[in-house]
Amino acid sequence: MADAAVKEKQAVAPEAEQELTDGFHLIIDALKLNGVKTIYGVPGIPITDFGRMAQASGIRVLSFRHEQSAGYAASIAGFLTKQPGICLTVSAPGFLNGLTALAHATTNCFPMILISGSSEREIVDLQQGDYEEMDQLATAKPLCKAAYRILHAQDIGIGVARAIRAAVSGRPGGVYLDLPAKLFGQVMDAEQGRKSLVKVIDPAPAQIPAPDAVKRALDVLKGAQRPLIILGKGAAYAQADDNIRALVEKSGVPFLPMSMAKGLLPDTHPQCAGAARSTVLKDSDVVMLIGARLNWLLSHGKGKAWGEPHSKKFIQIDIEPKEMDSNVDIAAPVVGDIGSCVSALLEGMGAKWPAAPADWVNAVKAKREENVAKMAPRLMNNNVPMDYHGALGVLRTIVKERPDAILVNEGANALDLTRGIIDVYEPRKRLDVGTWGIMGIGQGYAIAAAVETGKPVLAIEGDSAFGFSGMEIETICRYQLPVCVVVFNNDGIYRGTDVNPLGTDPATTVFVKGSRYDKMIEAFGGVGVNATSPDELKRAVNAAMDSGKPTLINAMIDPAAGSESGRIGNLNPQSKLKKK
Ligand code: ADP
Ligand code: TZD
Ligand code: MG
Repeated sequence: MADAAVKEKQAVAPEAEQELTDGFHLIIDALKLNGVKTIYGVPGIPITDFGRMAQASGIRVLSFRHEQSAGYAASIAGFLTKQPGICLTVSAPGFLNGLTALAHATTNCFPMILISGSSEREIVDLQQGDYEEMDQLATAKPLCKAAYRILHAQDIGIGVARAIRAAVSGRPGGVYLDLPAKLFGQVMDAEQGRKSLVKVIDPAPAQIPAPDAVKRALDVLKGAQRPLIILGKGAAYAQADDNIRALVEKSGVPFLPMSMAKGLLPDTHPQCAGAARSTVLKDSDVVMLIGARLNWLLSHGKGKAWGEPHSKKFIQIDIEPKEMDSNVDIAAPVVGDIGSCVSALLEGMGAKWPAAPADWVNAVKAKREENVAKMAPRLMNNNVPMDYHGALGVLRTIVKERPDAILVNEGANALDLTRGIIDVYEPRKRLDVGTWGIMGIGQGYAIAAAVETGKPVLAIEGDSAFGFSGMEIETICRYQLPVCVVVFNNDGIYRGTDVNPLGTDPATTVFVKGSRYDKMIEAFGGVGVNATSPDELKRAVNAAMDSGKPTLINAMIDPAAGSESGRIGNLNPQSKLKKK
């Protein structure tokens, strides 16, 4: 009897001692192997335990109140770090909530991976009504750069590797990774599992521009009488800061930063043409675009803003060949990654590159100085109620004194005026609504900016913009992040003065008058301040930036101060018929 038992034990021993792993662990191991340090998400079936285990493994797992904010956080983490930002959501509704951010990441060329749990394929595909049933892969596909599903534990290594490579290589973008519930619990041999993991080598390979393309670009630039360089957020993303600065300075050409490229060179740099934007767009003859698309934000490169008739020559540096000739003809396309392109251009310029034409450079400088001088007195007003200029005048000084702080910005007037007034001094310090002009990025961006960089964050948001992700102030308080949110409270969207002619419901663009957003953060232990004058605002923001305590300042702005749609009122459709 005893002998038989011993024999049986020996027979099963090798199997009993076999070390096993499962889907949960393999996904975590695959992410860690590839340097993932932070996950932004919302827990629930089927990813609750996954989140716990990821946290226990040392990955920082930040739980949000809504997936959209978690997704925006992941997207901007991608922009700031050049590594895909990871967002983790539950199936169907959580997935859809995260999907807006994934589409946003793709549109803005930010690397991001939306990892979503999903329901049972067998039931989903037969549409038998599973818990949170949805064909998520098919839904995600048209809205992102790539979409993958992993069905077997042994494919986790390859699946994660594909997602990472797709997100960061070439033009960066959003990737969807579908993980059905069953995958997490699948068990396999641990050693085999370890071997199946993939560490992605060189995930975003350099793309070297063709020498001919570089020469052509330099020839066009050399022939210019009134050259202009436009820096876009692709240039900020590329982290080729020193070479970009060297190129701009060596050429002596005036430069115009797009909003998230502000600070690549300081806005106060002598060559900065930010305050002479309309002049340089209209009067330049050769324009070098570095990581900026000729989309609506640049009036598609043609028309009145560009000084019709169209006679400009464009040089365009971009990693995406299809971007060339998208709106107007590009005289000198330079396809490659910005780091490689800019260093090739610098090398091609050699030691004897001619200075940019002095009459043009001086004309731009004069225009810029004129505009800056015009603006100056408005920024010094101490009016109560505050207008945007009075409030931004003090915030501008605060940012000047704290150039390493990150500025997050959303709204309409609250966006456009902040962008124009607040100078930025260092690369990737201004994060905003981006290519879609999207509201709701505020708290998600602020959280990720603080987490990824460890720097203090100042978020300037319109009262409407703030509302889209306002609940995330609890997240800011929970993680004790050094974020100061300033809500520009003008009682509504654009202006707080609209009246419904019927006198029934409030007008469509107005909110509760005199709302006290500062009270909201107090509910979570944060600091709330109501500021009615520029002086009060200045004191409150300085205190917040000094203390690093989560703070929300309700900055009361004159409801009549703003204009319809901020700077882009012209995009509102008009009819020849009279408005009723
Ligand atoms: P902005 O809104 O600031 O004008 P866009 O988002 O329109 O900027 O343009 C960014 C461009 O930068 C995109 O066309 C994208 O393909 C490009 N890009 C992003 N990263 C790189 C990179 N590393 N190298 C080259 N081009 C890049
Ligand atoms: N929804 C989303 C997701 N994005 C949008 N851009 C809009 C709606 C439309 N919209 C704008 O373009 S700006 C804006 C909305 C609702 C809010 C403007 O009001 P605000 O700013 O209070 O944030 P100001 O200072 O009052 O102009
Ligand atoms: Mg408002």
